[in-house]
Amino acid sequence: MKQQGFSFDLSQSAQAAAATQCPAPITLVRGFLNVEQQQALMQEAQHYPFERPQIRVYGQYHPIPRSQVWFADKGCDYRYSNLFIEAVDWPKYAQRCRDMLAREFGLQSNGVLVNRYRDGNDTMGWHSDDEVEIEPGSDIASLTLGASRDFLIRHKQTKARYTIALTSGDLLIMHWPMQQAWQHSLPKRKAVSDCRLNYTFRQLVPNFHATG
Ligand SMILES: O=C(O)CCC(=O)C(=O)O
Ligand SMILES: [Mn+2]
Repeated sequence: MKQQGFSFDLSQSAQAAAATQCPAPITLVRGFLNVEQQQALMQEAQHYPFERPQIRVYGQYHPIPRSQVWFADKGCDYRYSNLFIEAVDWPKYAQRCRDMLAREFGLQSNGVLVNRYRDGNDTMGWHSDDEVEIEPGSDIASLTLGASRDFLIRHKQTKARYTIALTSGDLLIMHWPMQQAWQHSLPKRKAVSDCRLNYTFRQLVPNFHATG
């Protein structure tokens, strides 16, 4: 397939999935986004309305240890860590990534959570993406840009733990029903001084939070 780089009209056909030791239902595609695609997204992200909302932990409010924005179709608001996140309209290149994922993997998504980690001090704690509004049976696709970071996966019962170093342009698909049995996290890495962006494309049940 001819590569169109910046246009995002056609991506490279999905490269062979990298083998990992991790038995969780995942597919890792190294270098899914080429350099031009990564740059286009990075530039676009400079204009995203990132926020650092406060969450309640043991009765105390703290800002989350990263910033985030949720782009989604109308009616796809998201409740996450007790935060109610209203959908913001899709920007151009995030939308093109969504289209590529649908074309190349049949992966449907109606929202993407973008997390921005300023450096290795910004983190994401252990969790599963198992919110009630996520469409049962759907996969979650995670795209990484910028700094390389360790992504940890652990089994809820056995606590068996695996580390995947995600680098710029990598795609990690977390297949259904991974979130039921496994958790994931992005731990602190003091030696990392660069910024990392992560896009998780999700399929929500539309209008789940609609009232009346
Ligand atoms: O930044 C990452 O790689 C993980 C993000 C994540 O787990 C999430 O947005 O739910
Ligand atoms: Mn997650």
